[in-house]
Amino acid sequence: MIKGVIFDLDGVLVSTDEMHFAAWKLLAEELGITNFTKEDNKLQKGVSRMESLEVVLRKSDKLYSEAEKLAFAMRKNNYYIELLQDLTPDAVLADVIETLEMLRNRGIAIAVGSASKNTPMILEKTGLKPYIDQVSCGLDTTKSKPDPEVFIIAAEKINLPNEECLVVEDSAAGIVAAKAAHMKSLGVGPEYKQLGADYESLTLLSEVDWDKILQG
Ligand code: B16
Ligand code: MG
Repeated sequence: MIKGVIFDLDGVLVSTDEMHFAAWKLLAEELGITNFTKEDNKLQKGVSRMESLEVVLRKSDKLYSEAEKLAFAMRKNNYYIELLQDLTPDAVLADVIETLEMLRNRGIAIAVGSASKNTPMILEKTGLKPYIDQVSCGLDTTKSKPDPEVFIIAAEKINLPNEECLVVEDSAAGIVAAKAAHMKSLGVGPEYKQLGADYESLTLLSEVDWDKILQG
């Protein structure tokens, strides 16, 4: 029986993935990398900021020190935060609010499990905060997806055993993390078929067969 749902943020609840891409693309160009593409960006989904930077630097033949890498990651985050200033409730993906309300009405605890250290700001600016019971994000963790830490902390925060939680994810790293935490998983987004989740859906979240999924 599923009693809690842990939602990934970027690409599941909100469309911030485009802003991540724009910020990384800008940094890449400043570093002389002109061929950073959407395909490369797919490898950054769900993984930490520093791992995402490595995806960019793989396209460069230059070697950088750890200090330089930290400065690059900070620079990208500043670009990203600048873009986040324009974030409004319009960035909330279709059907998300209806789904969160439906789950709450059914007594399901709702958590966010995101690698992003910008999660609090994103929830605030999009108006999603009142719909979420607990947040576990990059500010709480020491290891990033595919490590299950972010979801284990989310389950602890909503006071549920891992086995009673469902993870909703758009990244392969997130589905691996859910499985490692012994949680059920629902794969969504454009890559949903390739994620290896227990349940898959390309349709709107409210059209998912929640009766079946919540029965676990
Ligand atoms: P930040 P999620 C992830 O969010 C993004 O998918 C990933 O591309 C990003 O590198 C990571 O957050 C860290 O984000 O730089 O804002 O701390 O999909 O786990 O909600
Ligand atoms: Mg995501």
